[in-house]
Amino acid sequence: MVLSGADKNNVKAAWSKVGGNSGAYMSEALHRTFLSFPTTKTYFPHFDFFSGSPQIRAQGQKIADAVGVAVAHMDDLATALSSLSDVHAHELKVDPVNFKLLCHNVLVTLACHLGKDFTPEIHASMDKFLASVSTVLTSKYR
Ligand code: HNI
Repeated sequence: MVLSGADKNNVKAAWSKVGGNSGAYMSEALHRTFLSFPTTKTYFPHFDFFSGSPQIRAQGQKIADAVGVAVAHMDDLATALSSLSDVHAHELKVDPVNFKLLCHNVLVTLACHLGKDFTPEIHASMDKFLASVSTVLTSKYR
């Protein structure tokens, strides 16, 4: 997946519109993922399930911070996310299929909050960007 210059600009624009809400939005996306695809919750047996639970909020903030790093390093995601990739493949052993489920809910959440700013172009570029992040985070699975 190659991000064009326009994609990178769209991703930066969208993420800057998210601004200080990134932790809250990623928490919401994670909670939506648990609700929509309950098997994803099996990776988080120690998390309380309700929206806004302390564990979901903390994890949402971690995801948001990692996405922020990715937005800042779109020219070299593989290096920027290398250690996080190790964690997901070797320690957490997350089945790659789950990334599509979380990314889908990130898009749904952004669409809900950004409203008309979530243009078709932003949608397409964010989809490509999240797929690229997921490719890196699942690259060491096997
Ligand atoms: Ni993920 C931990 C980022 C997708 C299951 N995850 C993290 C951490 C970050 C992170 C950051 C904290 C690592 C650390 O402390 O060293 N995860 C991301 C990002 C994505 C992602 C950016 C995708 C865009 N993770 C997923 C998916 C699953 C997943 C799809 C499984 C459904 N992640 C986990 C689990 C942990 C985790 C489980 C450990 C949580 C804990 O606190 O025990």
